[in-house]
Amino acid sequence: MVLTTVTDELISAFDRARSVTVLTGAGVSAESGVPTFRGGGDSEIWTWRGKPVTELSSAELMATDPKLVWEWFDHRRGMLTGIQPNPGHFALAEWERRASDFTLVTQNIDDLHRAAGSLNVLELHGNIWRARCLRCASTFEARDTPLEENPPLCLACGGPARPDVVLFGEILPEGVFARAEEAATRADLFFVIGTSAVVYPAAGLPIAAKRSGARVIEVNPEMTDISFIADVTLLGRAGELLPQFLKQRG
Ligand code: BV8
Ligand code: ZN
Repeated sequence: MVLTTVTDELISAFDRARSVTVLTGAGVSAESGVPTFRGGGDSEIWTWRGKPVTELSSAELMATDPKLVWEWFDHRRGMLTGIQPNPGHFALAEWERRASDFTLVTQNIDDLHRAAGSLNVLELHGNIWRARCLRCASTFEARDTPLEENPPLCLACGGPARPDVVLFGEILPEGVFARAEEAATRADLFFVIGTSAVVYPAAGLPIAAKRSGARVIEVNPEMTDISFIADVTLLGRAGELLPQFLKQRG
């Protein structure tokens, strides 16, 4: 079913749900002015030195030119400085306060869900404001942009650090993905918001939820690779549609 507004039936399903899990992608941050990876919904697209994101954010480039990888992420950190969450982020923080069992799983590394007040956030692909030491693996906050030194040095052992994000070709943080899978299979309602659902294993979560009997609701201005399993596709922008779930029925 394709809809363009949130019906009373969907609001009551939301109010009645025992367990709600949400998966977000770049589209939920588009209305904050953050570029997406593949566009859609007239969102900007990340471009940098004419290289594709899958190459810039890759384990191969980290192995051959870690300085360039840091320059790429510092470019994005510069763009993210001063960016505020939008009504879509704030609505999800309020959803969490209303629902008894709520899990927010994000592919975004921009930290905007937390900035909007979301607490139970599973960051599948890491966080752009964190660094991880290549020697002792400890992680630390690295908010200075532009970077004072490239690479930043570990606060614990002085070793060189890398962005604490998951690059293409790297496995996701074990525990985090297992908890996301668990929340997907436990959910009554599984929302897929602002993602083109082409990057795995994240894009497998809606399928796991569907298999476990969840009702899958997609929110996106465009149909995507996951629309075929969605029970409902809400065609529109997250910042306009997500707050509608909070209004009184009727
Ligand atoms: C791994 C962090 C295993 C860094 C990211 C072939 C088949 C299946 C898989 C693969 C394959 N070949 C390779 C793979 C694996 C690969 C993958 O899936 N590649 C894809 C391209 C095919 N996956 C991996 O490499 C993963 N690791 O598989 O390890 C392994 C096994 C053995 C040994 C070693 C490893 C790691 C994947 C994670 C990579 N890191 N991010 C960074 O940010 O730079 S992925 C990054 O890209 C994002 O985090 C996100 O996941 C993805 C972008 O997707 P979206 O967020 O959905 O954004 P997109 O722009 O595509 O879509 C935006 C949507 O929003 C659109 O639909 C648009 O219409 C909509 N929209 C726009 N405006 C709005 C809106 N929606 C709502 N409101 C609006 N206003
Ligand atoms: Zn260290």
